Amino acid sequence: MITIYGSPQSSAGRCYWTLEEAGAPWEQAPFSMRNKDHKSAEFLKLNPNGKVPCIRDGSATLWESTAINFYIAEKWKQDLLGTTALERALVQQWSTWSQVDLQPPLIQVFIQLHFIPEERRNQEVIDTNLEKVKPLLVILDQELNHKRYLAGEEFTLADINVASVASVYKSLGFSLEGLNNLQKWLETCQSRPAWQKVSQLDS
Ligand SMILES: N[C@@H](CCC(=O)N[C@@H](CS)C(=O)NCC(=O)O)C(=O)O
Repeated sequence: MITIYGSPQSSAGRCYWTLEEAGAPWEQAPFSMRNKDHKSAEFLKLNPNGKVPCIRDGSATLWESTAINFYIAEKWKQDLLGTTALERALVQQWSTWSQVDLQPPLIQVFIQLHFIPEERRNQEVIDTNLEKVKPLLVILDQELNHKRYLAGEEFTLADINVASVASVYKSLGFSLEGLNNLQKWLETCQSRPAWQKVSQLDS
């Protein structure tokens, strides 16, 4: 049984999604970031970074959402890792890209629009980071022009790790107009029962 720390609406969301895709048994730890549980001495023993997600599996503890996803897939549904050497490398490639390239500028926009009161918002930060995100979305769109999923013909962790970030752009109300391949792929990912279930979970 996996115990997961963090709300499905946070970076932990992609781990809930993978747990559901993999059919792994899981429970959500009682945990409130509003109450600063992520900075408690007890939690810092599990993840010294003071961030979610974090999981426990028996005596093992793991943090960093994409590493957690690799662990879940390895243990419960290896097909999510890709089935050939190239697919497995593509899963790594897109997962790394989602965290290193796509997520940082998008999070800056998310923070401005979600956490900063309108009167203190920095439009320059929003605009600068949106300009960084847009060409990355074009890269995704072009990639999906010639394949159904990011690692090939089958759904893998590459799709989970990238879609969980790309969906933030859409959820902020920005349009994917003109990026038809990306739009179709995101809709396909979001229509999966596992995504649907996680999107209905309480925080
Ligand atoms: N690279 C980490 C990022 C985790 C992360 O930044 N989590 C946020 C919530 S979405 C957090 O816990 N923030 C609390 C803090 O930074 O103090 C991962 O993907 O697991």
